[in-house]
Order: sequence, then structure tokens, then C-alpha cells
Amino acid sequence: MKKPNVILLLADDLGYGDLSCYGGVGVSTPHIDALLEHGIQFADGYSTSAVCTPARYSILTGEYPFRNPNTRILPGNAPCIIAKEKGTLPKIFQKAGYRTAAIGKWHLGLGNNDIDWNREISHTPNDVGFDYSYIFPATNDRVPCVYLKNRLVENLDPNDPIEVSYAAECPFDDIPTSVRNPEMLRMVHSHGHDNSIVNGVGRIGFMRGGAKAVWKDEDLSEQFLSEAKKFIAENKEQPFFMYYALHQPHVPRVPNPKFVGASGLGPRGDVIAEMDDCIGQLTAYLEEQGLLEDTILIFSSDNGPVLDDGYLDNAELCNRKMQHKPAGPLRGGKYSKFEGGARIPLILSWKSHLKPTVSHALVSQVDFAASFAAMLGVDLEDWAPDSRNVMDAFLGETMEGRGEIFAESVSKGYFLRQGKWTYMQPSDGPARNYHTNTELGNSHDPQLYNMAYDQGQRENVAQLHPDLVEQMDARIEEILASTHTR
Ligand code: NG6
Ligand code: CA
Repeated sequence: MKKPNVILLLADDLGYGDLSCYGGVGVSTPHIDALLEHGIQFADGYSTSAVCTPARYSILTGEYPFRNPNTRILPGNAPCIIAKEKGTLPKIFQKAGYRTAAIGKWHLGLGNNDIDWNREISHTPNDVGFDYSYIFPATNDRVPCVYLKNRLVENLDPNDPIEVSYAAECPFDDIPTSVRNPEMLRMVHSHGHDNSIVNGVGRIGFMRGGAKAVWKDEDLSEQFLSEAKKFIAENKEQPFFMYYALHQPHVPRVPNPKFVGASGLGPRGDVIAEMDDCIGQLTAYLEEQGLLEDTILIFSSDNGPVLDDGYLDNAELCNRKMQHKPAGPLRGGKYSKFEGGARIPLILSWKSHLKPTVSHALVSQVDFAASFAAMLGVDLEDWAPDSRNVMDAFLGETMEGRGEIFAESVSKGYFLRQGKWTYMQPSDGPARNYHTNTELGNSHDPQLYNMAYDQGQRENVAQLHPDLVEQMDARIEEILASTHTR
């Protein structure tokens, strides 16, 4: 078999109802929908977490986040949480003779607690299996707002060194901050995001210097796309794997001017339109290069949707007007233990191999590692301890998936899905996220939902099925006490 190229496209905070092919109302994503002309649409695809860093950790390591105590939303100056010796998804591809690249959002930490942004950085994507990387360090709302190419900040000016701090008080008295210089803001924050001002937007964290290196939010999408194309052009003679982490529709939502007003859904809809266009351009480029037939394109999201995640950009109002429900029929969203947190759009497209299919197989992003290892004949040994080979399900050859889904909320509350049942362990904590108003799914009572008729998790039937509750709770405890589940 000719080894296919693999491009894993991962959106940031895109919900189950945010794509028109997933039945999203008031939204139009024609280019992503077109992936389904030769693709499998997973109705029951999951990430392992309702937030970013843990979900991405699982994709890249094939391991549940709870096994690494550092899997939480990381600040922009956190050390890399994937150890250099760890088995990873890109290393599996490298073993199979692929060239590998990470493009886009990283958010898994950099360096080893020693980061100096003005020198070569010691621990980057290049140390965990990527031959090439062109990323931003954390999130688009966290400093430093710069591109990192392999080990160096791009456009670094030695006369204008970069300093970064996540201290509670601003340690630099000569930089603009949202508190000191509200007149410089072009976007109003609702919670947090009142530290450094970069490109007219308040961020999390303080940053000084690096004027030539800071990004323009409007350019992020095109910049990453052009890097992706360059990598493809330079590596088309052998198979390649590209982890392409799109920054949309995470806050701050600042589309290129070409997309302002494109969706009728306000900035959140506009950046989704921008992202969709980006996928269209990428697909067209692959076609032009004669590569589309032999390239597997996976499209997914790291976690569920959120509307006000710290900036007042009218997302809620615009959605209401268009009756757009970003989590579709699901309850909760980003941060949540309800299905809206970790059940995400997941599409696998392969022009020369697949017909349009909707699959209800239970699959998780943690399975990419073992599935591609099996496809490529790579021996996993003890790598990817929670990843299962469900390649037959990914390719639509069977509707049987992994049997169980295990995932966590922002506060490490756990849920387990087996067949039609989703069980959520009792937990302390608030019913809603104070900032975003998302229903978090925390309850002192055990919760059991029958997904066959209750996708929206409205009717807790735990009391009707005490044996099932006991058995599923015990399984969660068993997973938490285990060293692997593969
Ligand atoms: C939260 C931020 C939110 C977002 C999130 C990370 C505040 C009040 N909220 O702490 O804006 O940045 O972290 O999102 O600062 S994620 O998709 O990368 O997990
Ligand atoms: Ca995210």
C-alpha cells in the first residue's frame, strides 16, 4: 500500500453544532462539508477533555490526561508537558518514514522552566516528534503573541528583547495594559484579559518588547496556511504527517477583514467562515499538487463551544438572532462534563478510498495513535497506553468503535460512555462556570443519561438503574487506578 499523507486539522473550541454538515442552524461551512463527499462523519466522536491542553495531550500521546498531573490550561510560559522520551503520534509517523510538522496553536508548553524567548528554546514540538514546527506558544489570548519557528521566535530583534510574566501584578511599568490604557483597546473584555495590550486586544499575561515579532490577529489564518502549503510543497516526495491546529474560533475572534460580516453571525461566525475558507484553500492546494487522492484529512475540534470566553463580541446575541446552537442538541459546552464539553465534530476524509458515510461508532481522538500505528505497521510497545486501534471504524468499515469513552471536565470531573449510556460521577463544584455561564454538569448526585433518546441529557435516570450506575462508577475508578487501558 502506498502510505497516505495525513493531515490532522484541529479547530479550537468549535462545537458539535457549528458545522452545517452536523446540522448546524444559521451557519454555513461548505468546504468542511465537502470533506464528506469522500469521508466518514462521526456522530459520536469525542476528545478526552472539555478543555484544550488535556485534549491535545491525549491526541499527541495516546494517553488519558489524568496520567500527567500537568494537563491543565497552561499559561504561555509553562514548560513543555510532553517529555522528550515519550512515545507520540508524530514519532509513530516518523518510524513509518514520514516527515512530520506541527503548524498553528501549540499550548502544550515550551522549554524546561528556563524559557528565554530571545534564544533557542530547548524543548519544542521538534523534541517530541515533529521535524518542523511553526506555532504560537499557547492560545491567541495569551502572551507571548509571537510565532515560533522550530526553536526561535520569528522576527526576533536582539535590540528589543522579549520578556514575559504571568505574575498577578504587572512587573513592567512601561508597557500598555488594559487597566492602565483602556483607550488603546478595540475589543472590550468581560473577564480576565486585562493584562498586556497587543494589537489593540487585552491578553492574559504581561509581555514587553518584541515589537517586530508580535503577530497581527487578522493575519494568523493566512500565515499558518502559507506555512502549511510550504511544508507540503517541500515534503511531497515522501509521505508526511501534518498536525495543523487552527486557532479559530477561540477568543479573541479577530478575522481577516475579508471575513468581517461574512457569516451574519458576528465575529464568532466570521472566524468560522474564515476557518472554513482556509480548509477550502488547503484542499484546493492538495488537489493542485496532485496529492488529494492520497491524503487522509481529519477534521475535529479540541473541545466544545463557548460564547463569552472573556470578550464582549456579541456571540450570544448573534446566535440567538440566527437560532444558532453551537453545541447543537448537546447540553453544556467547553469546560463541561455534559456531552457538549468533549463530544466534538470529527470527520475523516480520503478521496481515493471513502464514500460518504455517517458513523455512530464510539471513537475518541486518543485512538489516532494506535490506529495509525496499526495501519502503518509500527509496533507501539508501551507507547500510547490508552489508545486503541479502531482504524476499521475510522475508515467506516465497521460501526463498532472502542466500546467505551472516558473524558474529563475542566475540573477533572469524569464521565464514561458505554453504548447508549453516559454516566457522570458525582462532583463538588458549581453548576455553572461563573464567567461563561456554561452548565458544568457538577452535581452531588450520580447522573446517568440514555443517549439513545436523550442527547440533551435532560432526564437523569440514575435512580432507575442503580446496578448500571455502580458498575460504570467502578469502571471509572478502575481506569483511574490503572496504568493503561489498551
Ligand atoms: C481560560 C480563559 C479563557 C480561555 C481558556 C483556555 C479567563 C477568564 N478565561 O482560563 O479565555 O483562554 O482559559 O481555552 O482568563 S483553551 O481552549 O485553550 O482551553
Ligand atoms: Ca480549546
